[in-house]
Amino acid sequence: NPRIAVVPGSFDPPTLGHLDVIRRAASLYDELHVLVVHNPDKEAMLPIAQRLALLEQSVADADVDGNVVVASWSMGLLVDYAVDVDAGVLVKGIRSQVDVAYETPMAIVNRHLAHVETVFLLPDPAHAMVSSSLVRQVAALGGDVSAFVPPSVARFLDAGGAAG
Ligand code: COD
Repeated sequence: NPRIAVVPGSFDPPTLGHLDVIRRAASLYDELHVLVVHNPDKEAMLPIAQRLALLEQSVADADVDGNVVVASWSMGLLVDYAVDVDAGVLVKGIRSQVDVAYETPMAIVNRHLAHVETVFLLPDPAHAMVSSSLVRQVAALGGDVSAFVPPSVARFLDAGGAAG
């Protein structure tokens, strides 16, 4: 049986930290679904369709698209998607104790709901401090985000994409 995993996230916008986790997760599984999910705890900058387009472009540019599928999900539980595509694993990136505290209860609930395990990957130190919320702040104040995001995302934000 192929080993299938899902990397879920808000990806608002996709960052080099996300790409790093996607690249390493893609090397661990036969098939990887990168899934844009609405996070009700966060106020969004970009519509889901825009995040999906930027993610598709970033994954293609990073040459990790061989076994990677990009999709979005707004039809209910994250684990419903995982079960739909036969994925037994969710992969999350862990930058700090804050991420551990946020992810642990969700991982336990998801295992309870659907017997789906959560695997945590530690970040590349080069990108460990990067977050979408930091990128949103810098972009909103007119700063240069090119060190934190894939080139296609930098071009989009530079062109004022988030505002329009
Ligand atoms: N280095 C490594 N990993 C990183 C980095 C970095 N620099 N930046 C982000 N990451 C990781 C994050 O830790 C996360 O694992 C992933 O990349 C995505 O990050 P974000 O910020 O885009 O996404 P989040 O944290 O807003 O996504 C949250 C989800 C929507 C995935 C989450 O809320 C979720 O799993 N929801 C499930 C909904 C559900 O079914 N609930 C009921 C049962 S729990």
